[in-house]
Amino acid sequence: MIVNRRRLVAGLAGAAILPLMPGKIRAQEAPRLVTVSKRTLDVKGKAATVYGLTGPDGKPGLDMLLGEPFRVRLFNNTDTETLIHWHGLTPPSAQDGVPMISQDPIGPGQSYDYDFINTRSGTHWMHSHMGLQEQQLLAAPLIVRETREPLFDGQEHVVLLHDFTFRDPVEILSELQGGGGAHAGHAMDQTQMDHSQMDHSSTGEMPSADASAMLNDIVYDAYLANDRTLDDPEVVTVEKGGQIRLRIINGAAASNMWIDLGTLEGELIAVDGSAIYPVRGSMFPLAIAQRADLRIRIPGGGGAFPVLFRPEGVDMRTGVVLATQGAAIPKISEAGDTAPALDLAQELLYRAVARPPDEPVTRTEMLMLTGGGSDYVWGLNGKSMMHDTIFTVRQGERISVMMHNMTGMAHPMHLHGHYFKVTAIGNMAIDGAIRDVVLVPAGETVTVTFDADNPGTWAFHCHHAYHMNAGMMGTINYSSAA
Ligand SMILES: [Cu+2]
Repeated sequence: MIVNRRRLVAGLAGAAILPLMPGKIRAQEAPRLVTVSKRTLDVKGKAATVYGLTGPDGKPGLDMLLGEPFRVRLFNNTDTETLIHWHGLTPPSAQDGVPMISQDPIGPGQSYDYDFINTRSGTHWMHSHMGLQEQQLLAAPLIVRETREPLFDGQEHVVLLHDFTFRDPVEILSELQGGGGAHAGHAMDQTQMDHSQMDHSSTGEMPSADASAMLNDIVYDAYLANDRTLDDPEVVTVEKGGQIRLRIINGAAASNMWIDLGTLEGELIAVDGSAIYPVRGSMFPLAIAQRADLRIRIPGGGGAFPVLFRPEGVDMRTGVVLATQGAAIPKISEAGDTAPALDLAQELLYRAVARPPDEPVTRTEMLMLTGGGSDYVWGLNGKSMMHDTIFTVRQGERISVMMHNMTGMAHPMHLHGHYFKVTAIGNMAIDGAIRDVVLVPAGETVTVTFDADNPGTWAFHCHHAYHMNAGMMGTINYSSAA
């Protein structure tokens, strides 16, 4: 059957959901091997031992089709326990990859088989949910496409962002907790000066008071886009007058970022894998763990166009370069202007394309984001045990969660196993994006609404790795779950 491509785009513009595939097709699929390993990465001329997470083709992550069974054999080829969460997918609870909540960690040399039907398309990712392994780059893209070919006439490219430190993240967390949250960045600056010649750390200055709410209390050695810095950025060859869809994943452990298109203009067409009505611009916020699908038209005259990723509150950046054939690649400095804090000005503009069934909210839950004192202990409703039940739902309910950030820092909040719709920012009700991570800035209130349609026990947490590991995590339980 020949389907007009543009009509197909219109038909699939929402977060595409397919009916379950027949069992016959599932049986034919061999499991895909996803391997956790250790590797050496060169960062600014210095070797770092980090994790790798590769698919059957040896490339990072997985590239799948909507409706394909998610039959994956996860193999731990390291000497430490690990567990990988499929961020953006809505698997059965027992296959969600969160230790203590969904399943046991996978030991060294062991593997675990996953098997569920993948019903959500989009730009997703996979990452360790064990301790602070994510800070050591244990993350990779997980792309679920509607069709084998791009849905519009143009190329696609995936960019995974990281914040990078040569230090042991466990040490960083204990320093944050021992040294007092507000001073830890400064303390680390000193340590870094002692142990390396990283020039960015030479000022040793703390952010000004009005910047205290930004997520920059950890001093990083570099920021990476597909594992590379601006010393040697990835160059993506594009067509003059052509289009490219960038699927950008903020895989940073603790850094909110801005996407800065410079002289280019782009259209944001999906957030966290779900389509929104296009929003034009050249600067887009991307909180920790969020994803952005950007459609960019390359000028007919061609050239080289840096796409920069700028962590808030920091004067360092990373990026990739879109360049037409033969264009001279400019030298781009890693240092730049200090990026402002992310806010929700653009979130207010997002409108989901998909329409959830028009049903009333059955219950509203209040969720206080708490903690962050000098002990650097964080919490939800004052609880910091990480696996405490926040509230219980029954299957079929539509729940609104009103998140009040009582702390002095922003928190990118993530609910597992479900998508939610952003339904209010402060007192303003909106018909917002459907996504799985939303930023709740310091002192602000954000309301999200989700349908309780996936029974089990689900993590609900701040995606800042240090906040999460210091207590800002809990669970949502189904009262009807077996
Ligand atoms: Cu947080």
